[in-house]
Amino acid sequence: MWLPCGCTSKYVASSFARRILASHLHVSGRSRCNVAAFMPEAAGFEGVSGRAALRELSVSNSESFWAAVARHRLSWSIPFHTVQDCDLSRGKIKWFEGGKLNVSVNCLDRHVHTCPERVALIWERDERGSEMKYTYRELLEMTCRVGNLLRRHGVKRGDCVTIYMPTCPLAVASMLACARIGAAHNVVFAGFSADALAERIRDAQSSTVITVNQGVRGGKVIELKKTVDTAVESCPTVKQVFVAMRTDNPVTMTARDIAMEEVREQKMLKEDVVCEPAVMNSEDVLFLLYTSGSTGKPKGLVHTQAGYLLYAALTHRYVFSYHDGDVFGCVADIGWITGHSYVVYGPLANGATTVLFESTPIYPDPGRYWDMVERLKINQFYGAPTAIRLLLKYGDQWVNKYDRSTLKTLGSVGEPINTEAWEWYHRVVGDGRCPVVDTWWQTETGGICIAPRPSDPDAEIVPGMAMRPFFGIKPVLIDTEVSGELLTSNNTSGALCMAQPWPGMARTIHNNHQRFIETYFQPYPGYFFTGDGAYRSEEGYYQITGRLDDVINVSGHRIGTAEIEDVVCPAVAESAVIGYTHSIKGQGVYAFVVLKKGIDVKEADLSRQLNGMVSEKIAKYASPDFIQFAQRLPKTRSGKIMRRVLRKVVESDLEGLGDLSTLDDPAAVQEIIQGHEKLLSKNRP
Ligand code: 6R9
Repeated sequence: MWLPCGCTSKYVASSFARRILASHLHVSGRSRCNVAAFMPEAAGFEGVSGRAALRELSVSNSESFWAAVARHRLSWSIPFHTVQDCDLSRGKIKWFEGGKLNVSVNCLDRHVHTCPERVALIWERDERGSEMKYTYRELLEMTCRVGNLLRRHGVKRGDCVTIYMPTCPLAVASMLACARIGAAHNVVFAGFSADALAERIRDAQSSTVITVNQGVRGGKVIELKKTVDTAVESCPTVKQVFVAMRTDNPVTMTARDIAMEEVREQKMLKEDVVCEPAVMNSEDVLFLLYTSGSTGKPKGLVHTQAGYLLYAALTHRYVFSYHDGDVFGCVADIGWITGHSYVVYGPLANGATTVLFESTPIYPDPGRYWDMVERLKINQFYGAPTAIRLLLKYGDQWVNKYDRSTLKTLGSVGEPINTEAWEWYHRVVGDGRCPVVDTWWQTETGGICIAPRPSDPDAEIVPGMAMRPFFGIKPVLIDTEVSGELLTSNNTSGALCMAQPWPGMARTIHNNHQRFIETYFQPYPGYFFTGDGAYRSEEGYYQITGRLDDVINVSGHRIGTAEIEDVVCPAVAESAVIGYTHSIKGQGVYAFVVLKKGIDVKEADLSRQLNGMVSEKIAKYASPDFIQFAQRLPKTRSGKIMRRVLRKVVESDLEGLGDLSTLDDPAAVQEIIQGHEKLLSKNRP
């Protein structure tokens, strides 16, 4: 059962849900029993005799599937009257209209009614061995206090609150408090710079920001409040900044700052612990989350209430085979979509105990994850390939030191996982006994779309492949070259698109629906275009081959090459940024830079300056690993930089330079090749 303690929530009131449950109790056929035992919400489907058939039905009869799941899994104040109203050709996506609910009630109150003392959060603080636990009752109280505080300071339904905090209980309570009072949240990853934060605050038109005095990560103190101070200088919309205390060090408070009354345990004792939840429509905005696209401007993807929550909860339950009572350890930061869906919303909707990881994989030593698995008795561990590749290099002893017998499923997300890392994860971390699920999805998809599980318990898992579409997901491959033709055979590659809407998908780009349509729905009319390429194997399994646009993926973090190029430096005439294969980070950043005429500056000094500027304007992770200075860049006769050629040079694939006939000046390529070799020889150990 998905409900804690096996109790039915009093909020599950629709007669349809009761009918489904009733039919579940009276089924007699063995196969139907199996499906019902596997997925109680599917018990009402006549004649579905196994997981493959259930998947088939979820796609061919997706309305019935999602209606049953939504009625069973979510608690509604008013049931929905229309399952979906979507038209992919126009970028119109609406689910569960007419329905009203509150996301924080679904994540907290209904579990407090049944199991108030169950642990909701385990905060694995940066300081090893100092973890703190919060029960569902405590998390509800904290959420209500923050909700009341926000309301008292004028935050209303429909407002957008920017949250710039490390992964900690108060950050989760702040997200849920927004949901409780009907405000949208806009969590900005606490590694982003003041400029990047300011851009996101301005675009979201937030008048309220929540932050902490200082963050602590890998033993280092990070001045988050100071970053907010700098950011809000260029944000005229900001009226108030709430400041919580993560460390004991006081910070300078300005007239717009409000101290969040709290004790060290982040409990905020002053506010009332009861906060009336707003009754929200299914399609009201739950949050914005900014992510990089192929232009210089990040896009604020919009997710709404019911569909998002349902999809996060269902994927959390079935992809990881989460069961009641498990401790779920997703080590993503709450600033990314993975943190939203699999640290906060999915696990809490399912009444799980979820881990908030505040540290780094190698602090204070490379055994940190596995020490945590032993200490917190983690059952599902969900992390990124970049960390796995890093830890693999430190050797097996850091893993073997700790008891990992509680682990049942291992997950991977954010970028392709190479076979060597996959096998090490499976053989060493999971002792060869835990399924490894390579999960493909995006900020745009809201939750996992392709993953090896759910499938039959003994179904094969191929290393490094996301493999199987989730319930209700219908991936297709489309030819990128020949007139956007649908590729129907197996053993083929193409642009990965989705042929059908699903409840978790983003609804729009904040303030820019036109860009939403142009980016996702116009490239292949009638389909949602993911921006990724994929290969479909002989067996019909999917393997992601990488981005088809100018977005690169550094340590699982998306960054648009144009965003880095847009960091203007007075000395630079033009630049081109390329992603290249990096043994730990997955992709590294390589920048070609052409200086303005007459600039006389040492290249090493300018490199340092440019790196500093990218860290300052965007974030440290976006800072180039290599900067190559050039006289000019290879261009077509119409003046377009030939990135394809630069990419080949960076990957040292000179054979693969391809057709150079459209080049304006072929000598430019030779110069670039020579400059690249010089840079490499300087950087060889
Ligand atoms: C969840 C998340 C999305 C992009 C996506 C793709 C890459 C994510 C992947 C993967 C290969 C996987 N990606 N998971 N590539 N295999 N299992 O990471 O969201 O930050 O929006 O990034 O990440 O390129 O398009 P987001």
